[in-house]
Amino acid sequence: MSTAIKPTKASASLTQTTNEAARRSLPQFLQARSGKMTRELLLSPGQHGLGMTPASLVADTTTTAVCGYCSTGCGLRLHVLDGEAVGLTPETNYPVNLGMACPKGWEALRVLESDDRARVPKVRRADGQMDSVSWDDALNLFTDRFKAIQAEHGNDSVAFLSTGQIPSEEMAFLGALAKFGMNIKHGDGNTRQCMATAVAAYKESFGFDAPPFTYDDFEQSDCLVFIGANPCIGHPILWERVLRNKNNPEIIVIDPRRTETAMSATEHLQLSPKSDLALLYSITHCLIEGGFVDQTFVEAHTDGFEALRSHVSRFDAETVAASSGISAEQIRRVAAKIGKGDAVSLWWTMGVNQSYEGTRTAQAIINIALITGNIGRPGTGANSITGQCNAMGSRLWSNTTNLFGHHKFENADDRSKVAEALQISVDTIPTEGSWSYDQIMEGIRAGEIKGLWIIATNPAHSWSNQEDARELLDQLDFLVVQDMYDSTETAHHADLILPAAAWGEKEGTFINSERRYGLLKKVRKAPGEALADFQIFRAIAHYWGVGEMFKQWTHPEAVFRIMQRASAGSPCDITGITGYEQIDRSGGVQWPWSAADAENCGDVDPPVQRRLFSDGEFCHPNGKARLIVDEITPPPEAPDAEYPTMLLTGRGTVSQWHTQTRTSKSPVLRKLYPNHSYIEIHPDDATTIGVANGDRVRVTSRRGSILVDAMITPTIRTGQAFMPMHYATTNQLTLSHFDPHSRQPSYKNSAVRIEKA
Ligand SMILES: Nc1nc2c(c(=O)[nH]1)N[C@H]1C(S)=C(S)[C@@H](COP(=O)(O)OP(=O)(O)OC[C@H]3O[C@@H](n4cnc5c(=O)[nH]c(N)nc54)[C@H](O)[C@@H]3O)O[C@H]1N2
Ligand SMILES: Nc1nc2c(c(=O)[nH]1)N[C@H]1C(S)=C(S)[C@@H](COP(=O)(O)OP(=O)(O)OC[C@H]3O[C@@H](n4cnc5c(=O)[nH]c(N)nc54)[C@H](O)[C@@H]3O)O[C@H]1N2
Ligand code: SF4
Ligand SMILES: [Mo]
Repeated sequence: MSTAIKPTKASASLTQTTNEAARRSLPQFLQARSGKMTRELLLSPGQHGLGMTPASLVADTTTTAVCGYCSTGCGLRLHVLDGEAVGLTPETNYPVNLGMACPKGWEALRVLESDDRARVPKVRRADGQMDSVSWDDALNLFTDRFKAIQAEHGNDSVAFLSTGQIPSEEMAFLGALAKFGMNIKHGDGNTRQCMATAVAAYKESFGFDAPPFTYDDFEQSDCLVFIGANPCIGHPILWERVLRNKNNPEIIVIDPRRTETAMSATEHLQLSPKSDLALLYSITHCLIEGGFVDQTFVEAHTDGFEALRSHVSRFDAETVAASSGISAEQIRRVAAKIGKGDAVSLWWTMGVNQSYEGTRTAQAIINIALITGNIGRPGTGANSITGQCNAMGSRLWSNTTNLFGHHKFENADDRSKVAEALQISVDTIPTEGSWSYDQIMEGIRAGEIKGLWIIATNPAHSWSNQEDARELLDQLDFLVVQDMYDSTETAHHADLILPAAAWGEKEGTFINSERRYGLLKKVRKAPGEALADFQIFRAIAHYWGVGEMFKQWTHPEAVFRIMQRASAGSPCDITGITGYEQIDRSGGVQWPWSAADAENCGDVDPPVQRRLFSDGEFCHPNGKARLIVDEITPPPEAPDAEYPTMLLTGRGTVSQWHTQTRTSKSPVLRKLYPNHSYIEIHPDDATTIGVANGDRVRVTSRRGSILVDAMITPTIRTGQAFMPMHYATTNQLTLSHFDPHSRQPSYKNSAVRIEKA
């Protein structure tokens, strides 16, 4: 919370209304546990925060909050007039962005105002039209339908799909409510599409899902390697941090496309798609042959070096040159640059994670950092950059595939610890983890999943093999979509739409890529009767009849306290954080920050930049990191005579966010990206097909066929094509195929045919 407390008259009155409404309704709400919450109680004016918004947040004339789009987690300063944020500027004092923001951040308030904001709950009639209904009716329907499905088909026939885009406290509430309160076993998130590979890789290699870096490392490295990452577009402010690096660093980019990032590189390895694993093994082999191994570090802190050495010896530069399209000379040169660097950092994102052998590829990156001793020091690390504003929160707190705070459902001690932290009976905690996203989709096909609750994700656009995905959504007996807009592709399939408040209209914490908890604040009223997801979960708990279980979950900071208890003694321990006020005052707090850390520090605020593993102690029982290698596997759908082109997909511009529910609502952002879907093709391929720039082309895969504009560019190789994921047509083409360890979709390799339309 900001320190300047001079409420304007108008903002003070809004604050009063909020608190008054909260005072009036909260005790009644808690007392009325056995009965139903009334419409009046839920929806009394100004009461959207349900007592969740501290006075200083709405009373201040400016206040700060972290951005709600990407995982960079920039600090934004919000300018408040009459109790409502009316403008924003990037925050200069925030350690992440240092006064910078990308266009999405600048336009964050504008997209809250759109006409298609979900304002009231809506129910689908028999004729397919949607009727507006009261919250009371909506919540009764939610409860009755899901309970009926569970009664008829078993508890596991209802599942949920959530997100990396709501605060940690809301994720925690959803996870606890669904799994402990509603007896739902299967729930996963869109983080499966995004970060599952990094999670699987880190867990096996380090013993914990622990991205080790801090953003300062971008400025401290003398050699940065980006693998399958295009930060110029996906993480522009982090790229700005690279540009501030004073060491005149080597920048090595491994990407099949000559991206904006690759154009700024000192070395671009424009490899054949999906040949990363062989290439990384070859670089590892060259490092070993070149005498660049940090033997002392390897012996003291890793397991598996001999097996690694013998495995990679099969990947000599000449052999790999033939398969990867990179010359042996360049492979050796890049290995030498990595080997000679004093502070080498390796960064990866979706070019690695979204691959059928992504986990092993990520581990090959981790191996390189480990054997060269590039970990735990400034400017080093094997660093997965996260995607969404709170993907890191989802990894820790969504209670989907891991039990709360990265514990294990299968482990009795973990279950007891979490039960104690939450003050619930241990018997309510499932003894096994969830199906993954794709298994939930297959569960629908098999008739095992009959009811689905989707929160803050848009699978009818973003999931692979889209036509099939949409048919699966229609097979459900009951589909609930909880979103800030009621116009999303997924909402079109919903039986019930629950209107949610958005970023800026509620509070909680996001965790950014460098493990930093940042604070999100309520600076606007949600439109119509939309409620914060937190409040929706609270109301559902009440209607479901498990309000008693959540009686302590009154507001986000109360849930943060519960999360702190659950984190005690783990690598992500946050018991030393004094509260939201400290997170706000000190520029965010990176995990871990245990009570012991705070005490050792003399109770001053935590240091602003902290990295993991500076003592060489990893999270496996013996304290060592594991060097993991595997066989190379063939691509699931290699181009052939019928479908000769390899389609890559990814981010298109800085101004587009995913399925565009938000960014398409800003007139400014709309001017900054192409309004029609397009496909990037090489000039030679364009000549072969007979198309000019801007011509319509038909793109066909084994899943579907679409019409898009041709964008002719030499940045893509012949035989390959690229489409941004932001247009709904793209995923009509993509293949459903998954990394076997992480079950993350392999979105970046589908064979297609391109013809003149
Ligand atoms: N503007 C904007 N920023 C975003 C987002 C957004 O939608 N819009 N989304 C956010 C999210 S959730 C995420 S996950 C991140 C994603 O951020 P990035 O991972 O940087 O984005 P992508 O474009 O999906 O993929 C990165 C690169 O992988 C390359 N690639 C494809 N196949 C291969 C391969 O086989 N090997 C290698 N080495 N590279 C390959 C692609 O050519 C692409 O340039 O961005 C975040 N930031
Ligand atoms: N072909 C292809 N497909 C891809 C990818 C790719 O590279 N290629 N990338 C994948 C990746 S990495 C990701 S992360 C996914 C993203 O895929 P999605 O998660 O489907 O994309 P978003 O558009 O971010 O969807 C978020 C939804 O949440 C809503 N929302 C926003 N804030 C709130 C809130 O506070 N509360 C509620 N209840 N709703 C809210 C938005 O309106 C939107 O409908 O796409 C994946 N799909
Ligand atoms: S870089 Fe990411 S966090 Fe920063 S302003 Fe842009 S979208 Fe927001
Ligand atoms: Mo993502």
